[in-house]
Formats: sequence, structure tokens, C-alpha cells
Amino acid sequence: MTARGRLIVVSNRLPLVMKQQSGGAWHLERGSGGLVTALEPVLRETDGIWVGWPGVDPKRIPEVDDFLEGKEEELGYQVRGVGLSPREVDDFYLGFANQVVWPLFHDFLNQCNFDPAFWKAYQAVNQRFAEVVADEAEAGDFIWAHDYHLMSLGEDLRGKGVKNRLGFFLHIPFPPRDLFVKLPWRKEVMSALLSYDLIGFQTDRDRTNFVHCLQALRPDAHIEGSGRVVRAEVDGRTVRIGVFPISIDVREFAGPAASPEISERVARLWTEFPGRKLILGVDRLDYSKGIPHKLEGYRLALARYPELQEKVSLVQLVVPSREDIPEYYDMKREIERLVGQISGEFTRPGWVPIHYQYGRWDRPELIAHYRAAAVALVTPLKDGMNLVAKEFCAASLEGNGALILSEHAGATAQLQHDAILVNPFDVEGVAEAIFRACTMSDEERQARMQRMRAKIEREDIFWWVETFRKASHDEVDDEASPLDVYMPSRI
Ligand code: ADQ
Repeated sequence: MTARGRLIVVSNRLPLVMKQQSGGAWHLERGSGGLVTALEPVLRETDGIWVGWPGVDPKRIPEVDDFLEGKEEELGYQVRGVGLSPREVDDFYLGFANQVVWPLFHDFLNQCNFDPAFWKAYQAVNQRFAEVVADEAEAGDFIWAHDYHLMSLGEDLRGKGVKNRLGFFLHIPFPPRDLFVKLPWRKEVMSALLSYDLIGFQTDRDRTNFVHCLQALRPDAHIEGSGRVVRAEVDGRTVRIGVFPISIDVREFAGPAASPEISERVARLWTEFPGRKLILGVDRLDYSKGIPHKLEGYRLALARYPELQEKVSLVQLVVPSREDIPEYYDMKREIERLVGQISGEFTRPGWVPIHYQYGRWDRPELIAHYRAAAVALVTPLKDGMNLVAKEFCAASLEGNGALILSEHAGATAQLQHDAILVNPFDVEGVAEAIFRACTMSDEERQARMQRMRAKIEREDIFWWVETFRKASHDEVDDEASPLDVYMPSRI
């Protein structure tokens, strides 16, 4: 155990998922991604624990805990599973998390389904997570809960007498006050969040929204300080509220991008698009990602700037997600309709304006596309951070990729000076940005990309973990870690 105590990470999903093989046998697969890569060393170093849902109903596979235990040696830290029944998956995960909090926090009020049964399930599941965590927690442990599935966990832990330091990080945006107060359980959610000692947001925008909500719902709260972490004095306690833009493990992208295997794939991609600039879009199927708006922008760019025709091709990957929710299925059909229209309108012998794929690429394929692309088109209507933007920069080894970035993505705060910013609702603005990105001089692209890469290398996922942990000990140095703030007056 280190001086800082053990780390207990709590997230909806474990970094391990139970999968069934074609013969019916179950096995555990390890998750990947920057968050796992960054947290695992700290878990190992502090003899920590990761608590989460292994993605299966324990009634279906009663031996799930044995599977998890069997992985601990390989992982180098402990894992504890929290079982969810199919009903809980429906009401807590697909219900409250993804039909209440997700749409509300991304400004899609009309997609919200404020079903009281969803809220009940959310409370019950958070209680269950709290039972598992409370059983494990020892004095000195730092408990770090992740994301919108677990906003009530802190309060539930306090209810069980847990006195440890509690941190919470919200990976998605926090909504403006006028939206948050539409939530029927606004007081309960706010009060639950205030049970944490440290609440972290992706951007200053989110933290400001949260503070406005806090001031509206708890006028007795007293806010002090400025900079990356401020303090709220409420109910005789201090709650720290900070800004911690999440990032990636740059080496996970830059390293493989330079490998012979990926260089070969990149060369192949370039020969498939001879004399053309490859514009890349990679988005999870979600209304927050603004895929139809992006396609409209691309269509307008081709119509308004005919010199782009036959000189560019858009490769748009849509990664399947939450297909059990009917709106997601409708959105897929809308995207496919637009792709069909663009193809019908512009395709010529020897040139296809848009290559649409619905599915997943393996990591090498994703990195090869990032490196090969001349332009990345990252235009979410609202996004907590958007890691695709950062991954593109990390893998852009030639250093001449241009990033078109939505001003409503959290990543804009850090990349605002060098990305080409757009308001994704402004289709004409997106068309103009595409033209600008495709015609920008090589020197300008290089200079912009170099600065973006330097920023991402400085503030990578390891910096993020360390800054959050330091803040939980009130050790953040504002001068060493200045806060990036984005003002819409920039575009
Ligand atoms: P997401 O909404 O999932 O995350 P994003 O940040 O873009 O959005 O992350 C997507 C991740 O999926 C990227 O790491 C990307 O590499 C990966 N991915 C994309 N295509 C893939 C493919 N074909 N195969 C495998 N992986 C693929 C939420 C919030 C974001 C926030 C993150 C992290 O909505 O705003 O940035 O959490 O906090």
C-alpha cells in the first residue's frame, strides 16, 4: 500500500467482459482503451480493486465470480463483479442511464423518457454497487466512481457509513441549468453528487453549468476559489469541483502507426484513393455525434465547391451502439438514406464520394485510417470530450492532417487554436470548413498538427489520472496546470 492508500475504481462495466464462444463455453475477455491502460498501473501499484458489471446476469452464469477471480493474477489487481438482472439492464442501463441522463445531459430533452420506474431501478442498482464497494473499502482507500451510471453511489456509500475519500468523474457533458431543472429527480441527483469529496468534469463549460445548478438548487452553498479546482462549502463540508480533460495513451496510437504493418495498410489506402484527399469520420451510432448533420455539410461542400469533386472521398465509419433503443435504429436508417442520396447525386465513373461502413474496425485498421486521412471530420452536436479527435492527432505521423472539430466537443477547449472549429448545426459553416481543410497549405497544416500533437502528448491519460488523484489530495498546482477555456466568439 502506498502513502495514498489503495485505489478502488467503480464503473458501470468492468474492464473484463464475459463472452460466449460458438460452442457455448464462456470466457472472459479483457477490455482495452486509454482509461484501462491508465488506471491499471495505479491499481497494481496500490493493490487496488476494480468494481463493475461483467456484462452478464449472474443467474445465467452463477460461476461468474470464479471467472473473475481466476483473472486476478494475470491482471495484477482485484476485480469484483456486480450482477444485473435483465430487468435491471432494461430499467437502469437502457432506461435511466441511456434514456434519461444521456439525452438530457447532451441537450436532447425530446429524447428523454422520464419513467419513474427507471429512477427506482437506478437507485436500487447504485445501492447494489455501494454494497459491494462498502464490503471492500478499508481506511485510507480512495474510491473513484466513473460516469453517469453512478451519480448516486457516493451518497449510498455515506449511508453505509463509508468515510473514505470519494471521487466522481463525469465522462459526458453536464447540462445548463434550464435543462437540468427539467429532471424530475434534480434535487436527489444534486444532493447525491454532493456526497463526493471531488467531482470532476471534462471542461470548464461543464463545471460552470454544474455550479449554476448548484447555486439554483442549493443557494446556501458557498463557492470559493478559481482555476482547475474550486471548493463548494455545503452542509458543513468541502466539496472540490474540478476540470480534468480526459485523454488517450498517445503511445498506443503513435507507436503502432509507425509500424511496418500499418505503414503497409496506409500505403494501400492511398493507392485506393489515387490523387484524392481522404476525409475520415469515425463515430459511434448516437444522435449526439451529429452524423446526419455532417453528411449534409459534406453534400453542401461538394455542391458549393465543385473543385472538390473527384479530389476528395469521405470514409465514414459508424460503430454499432445501443441498437436495442428504437431511436438508434431510426437514426441508422436516416444515415443510410443520406449516404444513398449523396452517392446518387455525385458518383461518377472512377469516383465514389462517400464510403460508408457500419461495423467495427480492429485497432490496426483504425490507426491506419487515422494516419492515412488528410482531414478528420469530428462534428458531434455535443460531446463530453471526443477521443477520436485526439487519436487522429496521435496517429497523424506525417503531421499534415487537418482536424475539423465541433465547438461543442470537450476536446475543443484544448485544441481550439489549431483545429478548424465548426458549429455542427451550421451546415454552411461545415461545408466551408471542409473546403478550407482541403485547400490549406501544407505548411499551415504541419504547424497546426505539430502544436496539437504537443498538447496531447503533454496532457495525456497518465497526466489526467495523476491530476485527478492530486486534486483529491488538494495538491493541484494551477500554474503548472493552467485551465483551457473555450469561448464561442472564436468562430
Ligand atoms: P464515446 O461517446 O464512446 O465516449 P469517444 O470519446 O469518441 O466517444 O470514444 C470512442 C472510442 O471508441 C474511441 O476511443 C475510439 O477509438 C473507439 N472506437 C471508435 N471506433 C472504433 C472501432 N471501429 N473499433 C473499436 N473502437 C473504436 C464517452 C463520451 C466522450 C468521452 C469518452 C471518454 O461520450 O465524450 O470522450 O467517453 O471520457
